[in-house]
This record gives sequence, C-alpha cells and structure tokens, in this order.
Amino acid sequence: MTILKNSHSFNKAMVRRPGKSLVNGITTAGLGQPDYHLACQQHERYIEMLHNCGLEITVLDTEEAFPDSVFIEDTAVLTPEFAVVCRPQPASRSGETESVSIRLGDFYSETHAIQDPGTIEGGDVMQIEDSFYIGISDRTNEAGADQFIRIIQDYGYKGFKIAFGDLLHLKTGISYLGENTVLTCTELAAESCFHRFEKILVNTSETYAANCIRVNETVIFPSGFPETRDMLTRRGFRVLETDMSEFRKLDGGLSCLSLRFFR
Ligand code: CIR
Repeated sequence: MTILKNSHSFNKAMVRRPGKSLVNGITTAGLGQPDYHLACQQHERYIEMLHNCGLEITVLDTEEAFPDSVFIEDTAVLTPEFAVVCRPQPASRSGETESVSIRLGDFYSETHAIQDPGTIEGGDVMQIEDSFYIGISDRTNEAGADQFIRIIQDYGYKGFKIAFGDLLHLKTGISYLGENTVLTCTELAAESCFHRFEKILVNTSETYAANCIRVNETVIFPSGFPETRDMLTRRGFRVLETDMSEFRKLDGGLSCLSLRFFR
C-alpha cells in the first residue's frame, strides 16, 4: 500500500467513554475535580463532531479500573498501513492498552507494540505528512521513541525526536493544521525541526488552544479561546468549537479523546 501523505484525512475514529472513576484521573491542572455527567455530555458532543466530519466511530466500553482511559490517544499511533500500541508511563495507565490493542485487531493486520524499557504516549507523537515528531517528555523516553522510529522507518516514514520543557506532551503545545501550517506555543515555535512550516503562534493566555485537531476539512477546536480561533478563521480554516472544560481539569487536550485513522 502506498503511504497516504496527507495526515488529516480520516474515515474512522476510536473513542472510549469516560467512567465514573474519571474524577480520580491524574492531574496537575489545579482546576478542581471534573463533573462526571458534564464530562459525558462533552464527550457525546465530541463524538458527534467527529461523526459530522465524516468518520465512522468505534466506541469502546468504559474501563472503571483506569480513570484516565478516556484519553485514548495516548494508547496507540495509527497510520493507514499499521498500528503501534504505545506504552504509557504512569502505572495507573499501563493496562489501558490491552483492550485497545484487541479492538485494533478488527482493523489492522500489522500491529507493533513498544516494549519495556520504552515508554511512549500518543500525545507525544505528531504526524506531519510522512514524518513523525516525537516529544521526549516525562511520559515518553528515548528508548520508546527509538523503538517507534525503527518501526515507522520500515514503512518509509521519518522520525524526529524533540526534547522540550514544561509541557505534559508534545501536542499539548503544538498541532498540525494541514496546509503546511502548525499552531504552536512560542516555546515549540523555536524548534529547528519546525522551521519549514508556517506558524500560527498561540498567545500564552490561550496556551490550552494549541491542542486541536484537523479532521478532513474541519479544525475541531476547544471553545473559550477567541483570539486563537479568530486567527485560524482569518487564515481560512473552518473551525468548529467544542467545550473541553471537564477534560482540561485532568490535563487532557482535545486530541487525546480520540484515535483518528484511515483504513
Ligand atoms: C494523564 O495525565 O495521563 C491524563 N490525566 C491526561 C492525558 C492527556 N493526554 C493527552 O493530552 N494526549
């Protein structure tokens, strides 16, 4: 199969509904405990938006044993050719991959898995066409990134490691919007590996908005960040907003609620 170099064309997504244990998820945000019922409503709306962008959605059962399992993006990286099952770093998240891996078997015959001592979380992996940028963070280590790069190279993709400062994941601070354009916080804008891209800089007062997703012709974007939204619309992007307040309380960005793929 030839590589689909457009990294924002999707026809499927996988999500996992939040469990009541969500309120015990890992957090550094200091924004209080999420409201479970409101989180469920916001999650439904998120699914609806992906559906309206033309995606067929697979919804996994809630897993109460794993409070952060709604953040399914961290468990895998999916391409049109193969799947890589990640190895999340926190002990409380390591079991999340099992059911995801089983379900991915419905879609993929070629599945790889990151092995100990490697750790990697999907939030640290940003695809731009035929390249993957991998953040070395508290969650993703060199061993995990190196294993990942060896896997993708066999399929003709390129991998680049990026060490950065004070962010949970690489994609907490940067998103690829298509059209050779990244939406980025100032810290990551200075990274030499992004020099060839057009940059839209997110003001520090709206840093949370640096994490959004381009899905086919739409940018799904967190509501409450008008300055950044207006910059995107002025550049011609079609932006649809959705409320992420309850997931933000757990350090969760908009991308982390889904695995998007083309199969
Ligand atoms: C965690 O700390 O693992 C979760 N509370 C949040 C994960 C967010 N994941 C992401 O942005 N890709």
